[in-house]
Amino acid sequence: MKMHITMLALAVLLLAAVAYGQEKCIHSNAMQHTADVVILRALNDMDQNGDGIVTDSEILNEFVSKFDHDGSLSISRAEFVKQWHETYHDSTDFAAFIFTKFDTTGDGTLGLFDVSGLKSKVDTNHDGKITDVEFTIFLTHAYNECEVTHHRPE
Ligand SMILES: [Ca+2]
Ligand SMILES: [Ca+2]
Ligand SMILES: [Ca+2]
Repeated sequence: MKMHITMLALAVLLLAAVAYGQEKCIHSNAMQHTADVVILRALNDMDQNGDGIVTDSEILNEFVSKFDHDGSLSISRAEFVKQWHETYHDSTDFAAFIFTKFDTTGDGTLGLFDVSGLKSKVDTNHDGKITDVEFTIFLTHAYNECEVTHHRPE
């Protein structure tokens, strides 16, 4: 009996390590928006002409028009985090996690050079196009990597 409990505890610990071991992050949203709501809004913002395809220029346009406040054509982590938080109300910690998903060159800024890397990550059927579905799956995976916390309004 005692043996069983020990093994169960060990299994739980192992599962927790697999689930949260690598890039631990916590998703919380100031407006209590669920991931689905935020992802749909982000997708609508990204697919600007609403044709179901997210093109390179739509990605770049979204980055530059929404996030690049100082007009340098590159977006710093701080610019991105602040704007993502203001637009979608996700916590700043979570916005920073999303930034690392978009910053495919890993240089701490978002810009033209991140688009091709981002595209190859999101275009899962490798047909050269990012569909709304592919983009939704990409973001859903990112949100699913994070633990969800619900801050209840006081
Ligand atoms: Ca489009
Ligand atoms: Ca980059
Ligand atoms: Ca595709």
